[in-house]
Parts: sequence; structure tokens; C-alpha cells
Amino acid sequence: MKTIWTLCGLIFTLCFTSCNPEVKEVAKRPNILFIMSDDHAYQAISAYDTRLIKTPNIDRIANEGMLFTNACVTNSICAPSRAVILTGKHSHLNGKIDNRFPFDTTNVTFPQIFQEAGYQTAMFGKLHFGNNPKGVDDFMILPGQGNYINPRFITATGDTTITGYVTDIITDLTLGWLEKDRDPEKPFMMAYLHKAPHRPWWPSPEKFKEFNTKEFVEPSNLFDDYANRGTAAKTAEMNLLTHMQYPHDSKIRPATLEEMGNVQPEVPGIPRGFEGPYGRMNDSQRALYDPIIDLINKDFQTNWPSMTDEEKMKWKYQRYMQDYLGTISSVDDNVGRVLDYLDESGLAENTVVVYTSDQGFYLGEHGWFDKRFIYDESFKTPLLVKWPGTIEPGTVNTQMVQNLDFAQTFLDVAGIPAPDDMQGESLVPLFKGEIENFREAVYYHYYEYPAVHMVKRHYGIVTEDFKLVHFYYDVDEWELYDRKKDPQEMLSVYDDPAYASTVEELKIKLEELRVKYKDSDELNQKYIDLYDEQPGS
Ligand code: SGN
Ligand code: CA
Repeated sequence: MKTIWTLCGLIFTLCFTSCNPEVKEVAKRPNILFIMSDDHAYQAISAYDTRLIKTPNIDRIANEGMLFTNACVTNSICAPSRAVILTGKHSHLNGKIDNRFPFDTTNVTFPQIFQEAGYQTAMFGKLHFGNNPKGVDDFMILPGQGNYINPRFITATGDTTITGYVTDIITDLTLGWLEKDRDPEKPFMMAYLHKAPHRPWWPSPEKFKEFNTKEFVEPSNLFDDYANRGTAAKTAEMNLLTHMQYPHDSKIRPATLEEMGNVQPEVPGIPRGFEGPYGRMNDSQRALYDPIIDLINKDFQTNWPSMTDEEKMKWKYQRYMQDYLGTISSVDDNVGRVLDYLDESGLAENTVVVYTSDQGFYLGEHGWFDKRFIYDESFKTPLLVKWPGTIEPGTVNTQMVQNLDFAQTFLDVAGIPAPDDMQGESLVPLFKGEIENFREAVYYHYYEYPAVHMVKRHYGIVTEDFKLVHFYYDVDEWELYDRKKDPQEMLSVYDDPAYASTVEELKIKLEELRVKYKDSDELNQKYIDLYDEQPGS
């Protein structure tokens, strides 16, 4: 019986599609695989920079497609970046200004539009919002930040916990869906979203072992003293030496661990070491990590007390890179598994693959970890895109593109009209090599203050040559960077008379951007009042 129906369906589909050119077109619409990791610095992708790590699989996307060397975000922090991507609107309009306040689910997000237009949609991994995603037929998402070990997932039918390592599991879910749940009659839009390499930078046992013995080149401004810049850089709490937590970030086992050995993870009120990956492991998992943790502890106990501050900084940097890059190596392996599947199944031919991160990250530059600032390492983000037949393999694009552009780009790829109130621009003409001067300047605005890492609120304009920033809360300070002469942003030239006319011009352009994107001092005040009404975190 089932066979007869399938046969009838097939005949109907064949007849219908061959008689109706519109439907035939629809059937060919490209699939979209949107891969995003969390806090993945472009410095840690070998297509951008070969000093720290080899990422041959992520690089494949650039080799077969386009590498964007000037992609950036509008607000360098996790959940706001995701909200910008989903809505195609700046934070001040979509309302998700920080990690703290909830996402307004009355916003229209691009997966909803894809779903309505007949795409099959799915999302696996880290979204970061408490709310279930709208517009996805199938999803399994990590609650909040999610866990590296034995992660819990939110699903449409309730929560579940899966034993294993998060990066492998998210990939298994993605591949399982592509193999078993994908509807071959429909194009798909899949969001495959990694937790790694977010804190607490917990590698798989194999990568922990492999990376623990590696030594990494230091950035030249690891010992930045923040001279020649404003108050915000001096007061931020993200310096490796002074703000990276112990034992949390350096795998130094808490002294109390043995004493508290029977405390179970996820019991409210227990210390964070037990909420984190180590606390979530079962005995056989811990047995794989313990010998390496013991080595690190021994090194720490023997050497730390006699180290100078400079040596401590260097020691922390190496441990940071060993763990951070170890988690990225797993992301790269797993991206390779998915690309292989697309190739082997024949799906690759009609699938646009995008790799990006929710923002960039400091890997010791300016002595920092974390993100938030408009300065390059956190403002820029990786972006690699392949689209067989449309993007010429191995191309490099230097235009200033933003995560704000993603929603309209994906909709354009699929031939679906974008809502008028989205604020980005489709990147499709860039994919096709059709335009050279995409835009002159981008607008940036960061809000989460006072909060963890204490990066002051600021907005600014960035052009290819300059970056003008206004820290408007707590202080009223401006900074200007000459991006060509000072790519490391070590010297604000705002007060240098030689740049007076540049400042004047950029202030006018900045105001124009604020008007264009509908940002204002009134909105700034609204979002400051929100914090005053609900002080916290
Ligand atoms: C946690 C991290 C911070 C990080 C924020 C936001 N601390 O608070 O280092 O900046 O998340 O990250 S931790 O000790 O809990 O790891 S974001 O990617 O979600 O924006
Ligand atoms: Ca992030």
C-alpha cells in the first residue's frame, strides 16, 4: 500500500514539476549550512593565520570558496550577536543588547521566514537564549552556555542529557539529522552551532593530551600597559595575569575536590568547579583527564611560587592556548566530518556552507582574553563561505561585511524576499564578484556594563582607515585609531592635531550612521535605565 502511494506521489511530483517551471526552480533552491562556533578568534584559523594552529577542515571552506578578511560584528558578545544574526537588525532595535536580558521572541527571525517559504529547518548546538528557537522544524539546543561534558539539551519534547564530549555530540546530532530526518523533497536550512571554544576551554581527552605539550608563540603586545589609550582599556577586567581565574581556567584542581568528592554536579549552591566539566564527569571520563591534570598541578605547585609576574603571565598564556586551541582542533575535525558527508552524499554541490563565530576573541593580544571591545581582535570575526558554481574557489574578499548582513544574505541565496526593516545588505553580489565597494563604514555598539569583565559601554564607526570610538557611560571619552599605521591599536590619536579634520569628518559620518540605523541617545538612556532598574550580575 505504502509503495503505491509513494509511486503515485512520485508520478505527481514529476508531472507537476515538469509542467510548472516555478516549482522546478523551487526544487533547486540551495541548501544552507550555517556553522557558527562560540568565541573562535580568526587568529586561530589557519586560513587567516598559521602561527597558532592548523585547521585544515575549516580552511577547506575558504579553499573551495571565499575568505572574508574584514568581517566584523555589531556588538561583540554572544547572545546579542546571535540576535543580530537571526533578526538582521542592530541590538538597539532587536532589543537583545546583552547576555542578560531575554530575547524578545516577537522579533521575526530568518529561520521563520525560511520555514514559511517551504524550507526544512533545523538547529543543533548553542543558541544561548533561554527561549526555544522559532522557525525550526527540529532542534536540540544547549541551555544557556551549555556544558562541554555530558551536556544537557533542550528539545521540543523535553530535556535530555547525552554522555560524551559536546563538539562530537553536536556534530553527531547534525549528521544524524542530515542522514535520517532530512526531507529530500525540500531544501534545508541547518544551523550547526558549536559551544567550543568558549570558556572554560575544556578539550576532549585526546586533545588535552596532545595540546598540553605544545608551546605557542606569544603576541607581541602580551605585556601591554594600556598607555596612550583611555580609561576603558585600563579598567577592563580581562587581563590574563590579573583576571584569569584560578583554578577554573587553568585546570588546577581545587584543593577541596577530594574532600568534596561525592558532591554531585548540578546541585544548586555548590562551587563552580563541580558545575563545570570536571564535576560533570563520570569516573571513567575523569580517569582520562586526571593524569594530565596531575602533571599540570605538579608543574604549578613546583614552579608557580617562585615565578615573577612576567613568568606567571607567560605560563598562563601557554595553558590558555593549550586548552583553547585544543577545543578548536575538535571543532575542526568535526567540521571535516560534516563536509565529508556533504561531499559523499552529493549534497555539497547545491549547499552553501558558511563558517563563522559569534565574535572574535583576544588570544593574549593587549594581555587579554574575552571580547566586547571594538578593538580588532574582538570586533572582527571569521567568515568563510563556499557555494559551488557561484563563488570562485580560493577567493579572498576584503570588504567590510557584518553579521548584520547574514539574514538578508541567506534569504537572497534562497530567492526569498527579505523584510524591509532588516538593516543589513545581501553579500550575494560579493559572492559573485560583482561589486568592489560594498560599504564605506560600519557601526558598532556594545552595552553590557557594569558586568563581568567590566568593559565600558561604547559605540563607534569603523572605516578601512580609521576607528572612532565614544565611551559614553561612566566616562565621556573618545578614541581614534589609525588602522593602517597602527593595526595593533596601541595609540589613540584622537587628541593629535594632525588628525583633527579626520575626527571632525568621522563624527559627522558616525552621526549619519546612527540616524540611518535608528540609534540615539534616547535609546542609550533606555538601556542604561534597564540596568538601573534591575541591577545585577
Ligand atoms: C561567562 C564567562 C565570561 C564570558 C561570559 C560571556 N565567564 O560569564 O568570561 O565573557 O560568559 O560569554 S565564566 O567564568 O563563566 O566562563 S558569551 O560568549 O556568552 O558572551
Ligand atoms: Ca561568544
